[in-house]
Amino acid sequence: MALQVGIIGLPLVGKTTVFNAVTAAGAESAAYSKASTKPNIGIARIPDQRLQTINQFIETDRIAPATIQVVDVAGLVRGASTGQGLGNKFLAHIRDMDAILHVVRCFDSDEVAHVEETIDPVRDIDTVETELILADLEQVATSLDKAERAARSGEKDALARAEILKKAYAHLNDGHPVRELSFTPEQKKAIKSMGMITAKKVLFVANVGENDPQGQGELVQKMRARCAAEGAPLVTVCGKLEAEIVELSEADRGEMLAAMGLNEPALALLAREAYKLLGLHSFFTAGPIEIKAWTIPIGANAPQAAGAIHSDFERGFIRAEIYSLDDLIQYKTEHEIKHHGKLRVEGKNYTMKDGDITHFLFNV
Ligand SMILES: Nc1nc2c(ncn2[C@@H]2O[C@H](COP(=O)(O)OP(=O)(O)OP(=O)(O)O)[C@@H](O)[C@H]2O)c(=O)[nH]1
Ligand SMILES: [Mg+2]
Repeated sequence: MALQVGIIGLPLVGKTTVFNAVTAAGAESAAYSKASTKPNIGIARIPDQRLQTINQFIETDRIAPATIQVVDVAGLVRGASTGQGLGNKFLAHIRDMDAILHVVRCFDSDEVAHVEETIDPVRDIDTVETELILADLEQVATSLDKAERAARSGEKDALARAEILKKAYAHLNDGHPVRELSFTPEQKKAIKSMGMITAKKVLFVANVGENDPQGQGELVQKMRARCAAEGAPLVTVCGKLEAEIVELSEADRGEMLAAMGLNEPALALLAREAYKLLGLHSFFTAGPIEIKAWTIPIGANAPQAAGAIHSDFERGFIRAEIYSLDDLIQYKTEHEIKHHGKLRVEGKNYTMKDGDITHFLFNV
């Protein structure tokens, strides 16, 4: 289950800078040709302080945080939906993504050109959204046509498909993204395979200047209001500083962050927000070889969680032994947790909670 988040935005807004920092890919993979339509793929680790807390009580050789895949796609320009710039190839890449990071330029710099001459994040969001809406509109029109024809010739699922597409079409035609609409769980499943870009969840990234790392400036405030109006999350990142921070040693990093008035790299928050956006949370396994965060969809049951480790674990699932981080902090060892009756034994129907520390018993 490699979940992919695609980075989009206008040219030169800092997409690759954010990508490099979030994937800590470093300088060598930053050499990315703008003419290339092949996206850059990297792994972002989801920082989770709970892993270090577990490690205070359980010694281990290795700590493994959860990860997601991040894809850096080339910049989108006005007219992309009609084939301008990298046009359709660009759009094809984002149709495959599970969610979108929309990077928006809020930093001012004489050294970096802006396609529109001035810095205006709200205008830029609207430019990109318009292209995506137009692209979806065209695709949905074609799919709707097909679905209606298939429905007339009696294909069973076609009517349900046409119903979704009709609703999406009307909304797109009014200039709105499909993600604003509500659908039944059944319809949501169908939508996943329809590849509508504006149906995907979006995390907005305000790429702010070095002089305003916390994004207090007027432009960022306007962007915040724009995103809040549609209930979309926004993270403030200074791409340039973050790219420098990932290069530093642990000690220097703390100093630099403190100087900027930040507790942690903004990218830590960005990664966590992306994880949340995808509807994911983590459970842990903890032992002498490894303390590891495993990714599961919110709502997954114990056998499904076991399946995240190995499909055999899901098939042969017997039960799970689970304790919480709070119990570990209070009782300090698994032995004491058990002694105090806090080691829970959970069966097939147990819904996993975020942060459960788990042993699975299975038989293959
Ligand atoms: N001053 C300043 N410059 C930045 C910041 N973020 C990115 N830049 C600079 O802006 C330029 C473009 O950044 P990229 O990350 O390559 O932008 P991009 O969106 O990937 O560009 P394309 O892939 O060409 O569309 C580079 O010279 C960066 O160093 C920032 O926060 N502040
Ligand atoms: Mg780039």
